[in-house]
Amino acid sequence: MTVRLSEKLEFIYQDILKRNPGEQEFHQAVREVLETIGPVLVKYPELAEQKIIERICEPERQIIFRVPWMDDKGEIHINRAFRVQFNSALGPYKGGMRFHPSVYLGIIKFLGFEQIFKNALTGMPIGGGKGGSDFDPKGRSDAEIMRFCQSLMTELYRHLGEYTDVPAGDIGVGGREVGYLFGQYKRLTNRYESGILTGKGIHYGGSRARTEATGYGAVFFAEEMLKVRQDSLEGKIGLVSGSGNVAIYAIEKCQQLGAKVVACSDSSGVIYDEQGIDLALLKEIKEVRRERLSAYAQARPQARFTKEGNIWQVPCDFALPCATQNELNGKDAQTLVNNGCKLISEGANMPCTPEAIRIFLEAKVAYGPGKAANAGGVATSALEMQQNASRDSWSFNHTEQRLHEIMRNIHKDCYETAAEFGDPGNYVVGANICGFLKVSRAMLSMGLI
Ligand code: NDP
Ligand code: 2IT
Repeated sequence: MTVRLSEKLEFIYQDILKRNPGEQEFHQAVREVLETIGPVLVKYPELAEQKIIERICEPERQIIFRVPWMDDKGEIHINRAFRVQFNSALGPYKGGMRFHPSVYLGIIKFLGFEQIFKNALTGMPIGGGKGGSDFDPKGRSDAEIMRFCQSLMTELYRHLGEYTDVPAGDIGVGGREVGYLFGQYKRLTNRYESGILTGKGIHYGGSRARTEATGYGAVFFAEEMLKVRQDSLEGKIGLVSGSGNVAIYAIEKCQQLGAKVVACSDSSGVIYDEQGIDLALLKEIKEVRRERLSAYAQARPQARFTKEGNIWQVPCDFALPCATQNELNGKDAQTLVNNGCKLISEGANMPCTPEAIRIFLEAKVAYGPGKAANAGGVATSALEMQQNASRDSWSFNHTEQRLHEIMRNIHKDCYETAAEFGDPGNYVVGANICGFLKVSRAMLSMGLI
């Protein structure tokens, strides 16, 4: 069941479907925003007159290019890479690069579209963009990853710049890949421009707490949602899907705040550990050895690994989806609600299907949508840009405090905007309207751009 759009918004949506055929994830992300901004157009008719929605839904620039590279056996491979420079009303394009075999233009456009509003919500001067490739890093050696990154940057470098476009990591792109990308940019341009990439190592211009930021931020957002309900994470049982960068540091912050995370996952299956996830072991397996999650159960016999299991069937008080888009559907949402789950904070981008979101909102579950809840990563990227611009390097505590303050502000803005537009407690409405207004106002001020 979908929410009906006003005639004007339905017309815009139909046009977007026609102009962007086959891009299902992009359609989904656009529709979710259109379903919530009707009241804004009533209050500010100039936004419709100036065709702000139509403009926001069309990327400013889209780059698609070939990435040829050679594997360790001497065989040649051809991948396709993308950079979608979506909106620069608030600052240079900013957003991660994703390496995953499922990547195509529709996924990069959905991510880039979400990024516009997310970045606006951070209050930092960053526009929205996203990139990636259908390259599959699984099972590849360091040397293969390096050659792929060097080949990709050999085209991408001409489109980047501290004041133009600043990529970072996402699925399949972490510190190792950012290092190879940065090294190749420096070599091609003969310039040490720290501000062209974020997520760099702290020994060459990266920010402390950037690695932790997305996961920590999603938990800070959860904490704020619970505070409104006079509750906290202390003593609660949680699920965190995924076991990559976002998931690992979401688990870490949950543990620091006194919650017990009993399950996590990867694309091969689910780990259930009744005594709570052993984080040191998980980091060793995923960050150092780069192995599959089944290795966790081999090292810790009391834990159970279920091949291709469904993590959402584990009873819990709260759940943090931190893997990928559409990983939690309506049936999963109903199971979570029936099992007493009271809070969802999205570490991943668009992990819940529209049906799942509807079920959470109807059941009055505290539901924090990704563009608000996972904004801590890109916000800390903006803090990295700030440190680079001033040739400074902040302490971990200072950076984490800034992150915490930004997440509190995002929560407050979303909460207050939802109430102002007549839907108190609905963070989907709050995040979409608040982000949309910030971008729209900047665009209106700049004339027809
Ligand atoms: P990682 O590559 O570090 O980890 C991704 C995790 O999700 C892995 O456990 C992976 O399992 C699992 N996963 C990925 N794709 C699928 C799939 N199609 N099906 C099942 N499982 C899958 O990525 P991140 O932790 O950085 O990103 C996770 C999510 O968070 C993404 O949605 C990303 O867009 C979002 N995000 C990331 C930010 C960041 O700063 N990194 C910032 C904001 C949002 P496997 O290894 O088996 O593939
Ligand atoms: O989805 C996201 O916000 C990210 N992958 C982080 C982007 C960034 O520029 O730090």
